[in-house]
Amino acid sequence: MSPPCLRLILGDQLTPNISSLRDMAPEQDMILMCELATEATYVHHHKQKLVLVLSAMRHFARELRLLGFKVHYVTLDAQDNSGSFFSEIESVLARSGCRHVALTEPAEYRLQDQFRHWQQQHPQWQIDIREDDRFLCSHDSFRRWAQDRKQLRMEYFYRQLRQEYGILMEQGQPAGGQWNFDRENRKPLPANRVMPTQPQFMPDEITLDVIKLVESHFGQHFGSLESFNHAVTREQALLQLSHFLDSSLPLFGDYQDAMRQDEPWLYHSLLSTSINLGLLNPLEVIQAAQEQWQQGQAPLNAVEGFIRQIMGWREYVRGLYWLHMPEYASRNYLNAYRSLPSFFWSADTDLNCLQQCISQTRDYAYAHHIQRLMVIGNFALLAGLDPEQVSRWYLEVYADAYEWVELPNVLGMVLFADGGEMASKPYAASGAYINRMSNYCKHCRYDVRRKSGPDACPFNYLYWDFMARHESLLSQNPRLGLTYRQLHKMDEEQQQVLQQSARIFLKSLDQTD
Ligand code: FAD
Ligand code: DLZ
Ligand code: SF4
Repeated sequence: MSPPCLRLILGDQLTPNISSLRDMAPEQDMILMCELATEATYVHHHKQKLVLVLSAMRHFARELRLLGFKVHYVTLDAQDNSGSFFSEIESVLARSGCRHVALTEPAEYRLQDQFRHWQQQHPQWQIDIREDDRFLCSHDSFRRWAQDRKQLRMEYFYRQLRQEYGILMEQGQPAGGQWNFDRENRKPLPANRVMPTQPQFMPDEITLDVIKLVESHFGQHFGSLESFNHAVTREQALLQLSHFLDSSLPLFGDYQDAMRQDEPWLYHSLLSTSINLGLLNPLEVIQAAQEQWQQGQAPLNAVEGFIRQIMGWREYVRGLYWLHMPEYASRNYLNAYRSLPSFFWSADTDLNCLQQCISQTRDYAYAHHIQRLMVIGNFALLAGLDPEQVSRWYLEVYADAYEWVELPNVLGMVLFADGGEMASKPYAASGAYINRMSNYCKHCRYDVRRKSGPDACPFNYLYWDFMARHESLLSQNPRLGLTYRQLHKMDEEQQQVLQQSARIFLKSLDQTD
């Protein structure tokens, strides 16, 4: 029989068959879970994220106990909470005489680095840090794929994983004869379309206790708790999944890029929080979506579009993160240093699209991909906001945010701060894009058709100002050829007028803080 082992479970490792528990001997091993103020405050997470993580941890501990496991659970307000994973582990080891520790690698560089140091400092214990095989692509496989490639494009990585896992494949070929149905997707939402409603998860006693705890310890953090409705158990996560498959997946592809005033969810799945916490396994979600297509319940463009997000983007950003950390976090290719405007916290802005997306973020700790990328992110890019501050904001405000997934999305996809390693061109857009994909402009005090002047949509002149400002870095990009030809077709006066409007707007932005 192997010696007793202490098994640490972190807050986003809520999966009963996670690698750290796989050889668990229930009669002698113990599981340790700790609620730590340091994890809540290394950045000031949105209150809903704190409630979500702590409530899900408590529910998971209860589930493990019901499975017959011994769980030592340290609550945030326990008198003897020592405030660190390491002192909590050491105190259990000292009390029990146990000399073996197993954990699954932390998903963020910050914690993984601390655990590796701690492991080196304590050769007297056998500390086994295991790979997190809930991801579909291991670190080694990603490194092998990335080796010797000039460009690390998501598309080719995703095709390889589809083949490896046999997802949406028919006789070795992609189902439907193409890998990608993006051309059929990205439609604006018809005005009269009624959106699916979302399942409601009534807070139970555990969640109500955690809400009180979070209000009393972290009441000053961003966000409101009134509308808290995140899945905190696997049971609820499965309900969210089946609701999505039945009500939203068939139209997910068509409208995945659409936005509508006062409609936060549209046809999105709301599954990122559950997948990131470990309540759902990414492969089971992918297979469930594939099955809907196989049974004729959802069209291929929708199912492929959805699977691409999880099998493609999610795995790809994680691969890039681990390939480049820690230096990735300090990249700033476009030399952007403007401070985050205060309306990122208050939502007090007369740009209606930003007001909508930021207030929704405050109320639900949620915004869908296009709101994060093409409204808030696009503004941050065009206005030249500092990547470090922008990344920190995204990590603080979303319930699904962990650095491994947030950082490449923000630095690489949104801000082009990695110089194009992730995105082949900056996702910069004028107001026309937001107007095409939403009804925000109809409710805005700015005129999306005007290019300059006090009533013009700020995205319009900021877009051209951005292109002019970064001409030396971007004009050689083949995907921006048309944009720069358009810029050069403008006469000097037109360019001056646009840049003058941008200067006035950016100055007022700096002055409001
Ligand atoms: P759906 O639209 O239903 O998509 C299905 C699933 O695909 C998601 O649940 C998610 O697991 C996955 N997914 C989709 N896009 C991405 C992507 N670009 N990267 C990784 N996974 C993806 N996602 C996070 O999980 N955590 C983050 O911290 C995060 N930060 C982001 C920051 C920015 C600037 C941008 C542009 C995107 C970010 N994303 C992040 C990706 C995406 O916006 C969210 O996963 C998605 O909005 C979650 O909502 P949903 O579950 O309804 O997603
Ligand atoms: C996000 C988070 C929070 C807010 N609190 C805890 C906690 O108290 N205890 C814990 O084990 N994990 C927490 N987490 C999740 C960790 O921060 C997460 O494991 C790392 O960020 C790695 O992804
Ligand atoms: Fe946003 Fe411009 Fe449309 Fe107003 S007009 S909602 S600022 S894109």
